[in-house]
Amino acid sequence: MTSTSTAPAPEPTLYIDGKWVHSKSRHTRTIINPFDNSAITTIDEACAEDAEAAIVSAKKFFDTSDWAHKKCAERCPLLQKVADLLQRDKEIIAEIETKDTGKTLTESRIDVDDVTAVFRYYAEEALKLDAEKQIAGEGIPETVNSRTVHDPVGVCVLIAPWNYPLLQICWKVAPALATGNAVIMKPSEVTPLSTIYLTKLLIEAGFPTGSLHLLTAGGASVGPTLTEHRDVDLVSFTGGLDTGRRIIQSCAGTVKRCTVELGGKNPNIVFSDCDLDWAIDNVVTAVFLHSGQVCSSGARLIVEESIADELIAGVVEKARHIKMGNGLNPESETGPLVSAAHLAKVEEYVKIAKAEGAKLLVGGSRPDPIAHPELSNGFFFLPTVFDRCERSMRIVREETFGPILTVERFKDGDEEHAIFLANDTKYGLAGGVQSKDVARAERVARRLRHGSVWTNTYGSYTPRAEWGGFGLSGNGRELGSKGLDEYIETKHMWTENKPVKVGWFKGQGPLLKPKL
Ligand code: TXE
Repeated sequence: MTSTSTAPAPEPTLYIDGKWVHSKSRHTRTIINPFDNSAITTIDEACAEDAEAAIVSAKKFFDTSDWAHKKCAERCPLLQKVADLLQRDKEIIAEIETKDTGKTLTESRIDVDDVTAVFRYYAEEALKLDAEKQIAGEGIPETVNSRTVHDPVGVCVLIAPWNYPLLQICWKVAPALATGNAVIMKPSEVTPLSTIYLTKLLIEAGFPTGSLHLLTAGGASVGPTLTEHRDVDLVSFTGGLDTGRRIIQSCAGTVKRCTVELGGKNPNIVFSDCDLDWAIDNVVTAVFLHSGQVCSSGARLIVEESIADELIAGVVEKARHIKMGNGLNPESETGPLVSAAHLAKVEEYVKIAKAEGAKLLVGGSRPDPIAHPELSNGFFFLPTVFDRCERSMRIVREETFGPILTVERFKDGDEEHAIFLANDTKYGLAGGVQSKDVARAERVARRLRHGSVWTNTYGSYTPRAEWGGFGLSGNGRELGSKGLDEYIETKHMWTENKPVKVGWFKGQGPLLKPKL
């Protein structure tokens, strides 16, 4: 959670035109540790004038330097260097991320390893773009050299959310820089600290002045300037649906490229042939990791009737024993929600679910402050399970982004109904299919209208494969080779090696006099 003030920031946190600077507005923001509501530090709150300065710097650099015209092979060693630096400072970064987000140190370390892999992957994948693609065949004279080449898009604004701050910004910045763009990073105002640190590493790695900018600010402070500006060529956004819609509208005026990842309401189908213990572990991990603040979390359990009661009882029991605590404590299995505002949102969804008739089986509140005084200052919320959920309920249809599992059942053997329920969402980011019957699992997985589908597991990803959603989960893809394509323009070059006169206009028509 954060709040704005005019207390000075100890160090400038805006990086514009190769310099660390304070905000022109002199406004600042206090960054809060969600574990105990204590202040971690104070950072600059950028304003529209700062955003304008970052755009001017990025545009000037993009237009006048040779950065955009270099081969990827010349830029990619810088990405490898960033990967090395991330590993060198892994423990420092993990601690920053844990204090800022509340997630466990184990998760933060995994995030650092994951983004290291992202930088290494794009350092190699981008090299493929250096090769020109020759276009030959019917309709192309032999005297012509026809080929496609790749250019960077230009000035790219990268807007990240608070649940995976380091990871989400790296998914964007690694392909954007590999392909020669000039970037302006805007982390979430709730969790900007790891992105400030990352910026220092990118500078240390040697990315040139002007290729890199950082604005720490709330969306309202700089959002419209960044997304409406005619000199911004691309906006890549990850965050909530409502904000995503606003950003797409802002980009429309200048027809800029805009990719959005907007979360999900993800089904996890469990068939009755699963080993019970295994299925309990699968369901609990899919939904309660990082207190449910995961865009792909398996928040909707869709379970075959004959296993349902036993499975749910096991899930409830396991949920009761999840060890919540300070992410810095190695014994903690999960941390708090990210902010007081988010806690209030999750509490509101519990009220809504109860009013809609869902049956609360466990959780549904903050931990008891008498039994757990160590959690009472933080934004903790108990792992929660609702049974008797109907597809029409808001708790089933809307993303709570909290530790809340809803349960829907389907009749034994009614595979079609399971698929229907799983696809009955406006979102389409991710889903799971759990069954020992491999042929059935594959059949069902193929039918799911979701961007990532896991069979007999949940949640894994690799930088080598695309990530993104169907439906209202967004457009475009991050990661994989398509994640690189988001940041390039494809240019067709047609070169005639033996020029001949075209002779279309023969000069034999009547004299066309201009009307004066
Ligand atoms: O995100 P916002 P919020 C979902 C989740 C959550 C809900 C709202 O359900 O409860 O979104 O979260 C910046 N122009 N996800 O309100 O507002 C903002 O500063 C430009 C899903 O915290 O979408 C931040 O950097 N930028 C999700 C980023 O947008 C603007 C992850 C995300 O903030 C802006 C997080 C504007 N007008 C939440 N307004 C996922 N897809 O993984 C805000 N921002």
